[in-house]
Amino acid sequence: LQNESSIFNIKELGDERGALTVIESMNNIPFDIKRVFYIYGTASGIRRGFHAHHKTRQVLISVAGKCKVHLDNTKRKKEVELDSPTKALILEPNDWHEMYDFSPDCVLLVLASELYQAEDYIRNYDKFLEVYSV
Ligand code: T46
Repeated sequence: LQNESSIFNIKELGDERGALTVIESMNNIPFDIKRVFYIYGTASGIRRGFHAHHKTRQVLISVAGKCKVHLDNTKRKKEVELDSPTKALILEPNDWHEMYDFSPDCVLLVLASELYQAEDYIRNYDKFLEVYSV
């Protein structure tokens, strides 16, 4: 049984100096973080992603600016907006995802459960349906 991608909030530790938000493997992130990358400087009108994964679980946080994510797990489609550094999306491998409507200042932080492996990607939508629509 696959887990369901979902939004969760990360606690903000703020004081008069400003805000601080903490990410900890296996504590508020449900896996060991093996890789971190961030997407920024995205040109206007760009849509990226267009894939699902076999194994990699990820958490997406827009630490600055905002963007939207289209999710499709073959049984339901939904759109989520990432518009706060305390709002996180757990992106399960079985969700075909597309990221779009990036604000010019958007920095999308991605935490991944696996090292980069091109073979973990399913970049063909028909193949994705074959793998996940059971
Ligand atoms: C995802 C979404 C949210 C690497 O060499 N190593 C890496 O760890 C990553 C993430 C990418 N790359 C290379 C592969 C491509 O030649 O960087 C290039 C751009 O990656 P990609 O076209 O896959 O980028 P997105 O924005 O479509 O997808 C990325 C992640 O790849 C993916 O895991 O779920 O962000």
